[in-house]
Order: sequence, then structure tokens, then C-alpha cells
Amino acid sequence: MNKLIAALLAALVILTVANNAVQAQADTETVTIKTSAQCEMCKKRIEKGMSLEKGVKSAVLNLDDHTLTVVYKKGKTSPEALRNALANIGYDADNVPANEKAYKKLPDCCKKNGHHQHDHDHSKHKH
Ligand SMILES: [Cu+2]
Repeated sequence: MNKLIAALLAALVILTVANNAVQAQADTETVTIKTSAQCEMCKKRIEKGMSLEKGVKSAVLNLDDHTLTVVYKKGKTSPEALRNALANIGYDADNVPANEKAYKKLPDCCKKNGHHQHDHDHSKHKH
């Protein structure tokens, strides 16, 4: 008898989880935003900042192509709002330029072309 109840409960849990997964998919949208992120620090800053934005379920930055993939709840936010949020963290977001104040606060290595245009020698840095 106990086994039967356990089996029923297990089935119920599985059904509930599956149902939630389907609903979550139906209510979310994904947007990919081209950013001016440069390094691992940018990645952490952006992912943390964007995950705190209203409606955002997940934010993952790909450093290889500098794109941010955001999964958000439909109706809670929009690609425009997400681009603005990213710009306010200090990064270009597609056609939205970075907020200048936020950008100036970024560490040097996180600034645009920070890894390409050096005004001083970084080669002695240990990584
Ligand atoms: Cu950086």
C-alpha cells in the first residue's frame, strides 16, 4: 500500500515538473544582444547585472562572439528594456550605445578594444 502511494506521489511530482517546464517555455522569450564585453570580468558584471533586471530568467554572455543571451518572461520586459539595462551597466547593446557614466567606471580592461589598443605595456602582467 505504501509503495502504491509512493508511486502515485512520484508520478504526480513528475507530471507537475513536466507541466511547469512546458509553461515556463511558453511564457519566456529569448533575445540575443551584441555587446561590447571584453573579458571574464565583463561577463560576471553583465550576467549579474542583467539577472537582477525585472523579468529576466537567465543571462549568459558568450565571450567568443560577445553576445548576451537573455531568457526573459514574456510581458515583464522587452528586448528594448534589456538593451537599455545593458547600456546602463556600461556596455553597447546592439544599436544602443553604452551609458557614458557607467562606461567610464569600468576597469580599463573592460573598455572597448581594451585588449587591442594599449597606451601602455601590459605584457608584463601575470595572468
Ligand atoms: Cu572586462
